[in-house]
Amino acid sequence: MADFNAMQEALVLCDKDKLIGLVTAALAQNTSASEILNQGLIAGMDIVGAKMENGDMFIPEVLMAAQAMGECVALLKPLLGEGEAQRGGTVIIGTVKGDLHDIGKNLVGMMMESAGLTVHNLGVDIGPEAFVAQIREKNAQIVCLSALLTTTMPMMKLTIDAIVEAGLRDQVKIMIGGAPVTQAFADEIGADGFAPDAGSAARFAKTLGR
Ligand code: B1M
Repeated sequence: MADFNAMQEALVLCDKDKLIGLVTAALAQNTSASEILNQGLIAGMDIVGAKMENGDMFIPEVLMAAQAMGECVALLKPLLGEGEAQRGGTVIIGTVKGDLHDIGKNLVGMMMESAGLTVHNLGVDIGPEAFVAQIREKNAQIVCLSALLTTTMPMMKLTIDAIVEAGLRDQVKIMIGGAPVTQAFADEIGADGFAPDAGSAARFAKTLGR
């Protein structure tokens, strides 16, 4: 039986080696990658977030926890796919300007790749003009914007405005997501869709890419 509590605790303690050991042992016991991700890693990161908010954990520790989680996500990556062979559209994905959070965005990109889409991950702190340039360069059909901060959500609207101004709005579907983002916000800023998590984001992108 996988020890999800121990995984959460190791993440909170930033004990990368212990966390990797627990994840590896859980995989060896045939625990599914998505259970490990949701009940171990994401649940642990929620505790980190609460501690950060209360001042019980500080940025350097949160970064260490994020790095430990990133290594475990890389271990899970080959097992998280939905196994669909059919190729979908071309996606560009990035975290909007001013925002450095990338774990969730990377997960969304990975799930989309595994679902058969061609994904170009632009990284973090990506400004509207860079998104516009990358739509042209990659000939993207789907643009995915991620934001984790309430203060960077308005940058999603500015990015969509820039895509409209560049005359590219009709060529692309735009999806947004990230912890503070909602369907109502997506409707308000004229996005084509919102997804609350990486799995549903990949499923939704497949429908947009057709
Ligand atoms: Co930051 N941070 N952080 N942080 N951080 C949050 C987001 C926060 C909620 C913590 C808190 O106070 N409780 C808070 C935001 C408050 C708010 O705005 N409402 C916060 C803050 C305030 C800050 C700073 C301002 C702190 C400071 O400097 N004083 C600062 C900002 C820096 C910046 O970006 N300019 C900051 C910095 C950092 C670190 C750099 C230390 C680090 C990021 C490291 C990294 O990403 N490489 C960090 C971390 C790790 C967090 C928490 C703890 C964890 C985020 C995470 O990775 N979650 C976070 C608290 C929390 O979320 N519980 C917090 C796990 C990840 C799998 O989930 O990213 O939500 P998530 O992604 C999900 C969904 O949202 C969705 O799918 C993913 C997978 O299911 N999703 C999409 C994401 N993008 C999507 C796109 C889609 C669809 C779905 O379509 C396109």
